[in-house]
Amino acid sequence: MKLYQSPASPYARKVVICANELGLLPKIELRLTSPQTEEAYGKVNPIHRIPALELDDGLVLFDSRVICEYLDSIGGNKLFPASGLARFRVLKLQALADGLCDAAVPRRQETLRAPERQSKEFLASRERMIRQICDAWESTADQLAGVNIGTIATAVALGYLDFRFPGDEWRQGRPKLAKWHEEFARRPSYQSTIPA
Ligand SMILES: N[C@@H](CCC(=O)N[C@@H](CS)C(=O)NCC(=O)O)C(=O)O
Repeated sequence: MKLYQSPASPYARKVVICANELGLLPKIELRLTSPQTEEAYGKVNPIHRIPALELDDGLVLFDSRVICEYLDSIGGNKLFPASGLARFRVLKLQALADGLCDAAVPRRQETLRAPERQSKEFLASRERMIRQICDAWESTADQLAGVNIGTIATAVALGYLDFRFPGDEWRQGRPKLAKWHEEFARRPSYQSTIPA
């Protein structure tokens, strides 16, 4: 299998951590990809986003949620509870974490524009979303338990804030979330994927 990815992408990092936790990493070739500049990548993934996973028979899967669920299905079903409320709790956690990335990645892109072209309103609204998502995690920190798609996605999203927005200081005033992340971040799958 080939995973089109970049170490800086939180969505790709989530997939790599899942693969590692499932013992599937040795079966996956990691292909460094710049989705915005590589025109040929559109033949792999027409929506030009990473990650995408190309299976050995040529089938290409995207986005990260689909890829993670596929990997879980071939790796022993350890990261997605099969049914019931347990399943929807972790799916909701993943949605919250992806929501943070969906706010933080465009925020980062906006900060790369010339200062006079940046939208203060856009940046402020993304910062507010990120703050409120972190507050939601802090107030339901007891749900951050175990290693599953929800906790992996949460740890990765917070890691993206550490990587791109250390000035946010998300740990300030969120002691439960900070403690949980400190413990989760000790996992080799997390440590080995910290973006440089
Ligand atoms: N919902 C998608 C989001 C993927 C995504 O937005 N990836 C970013 C990189 S972090 C990307 O490929 N951006 C390229 C672009 O927007 O042109 C997923 O979970 O895979």
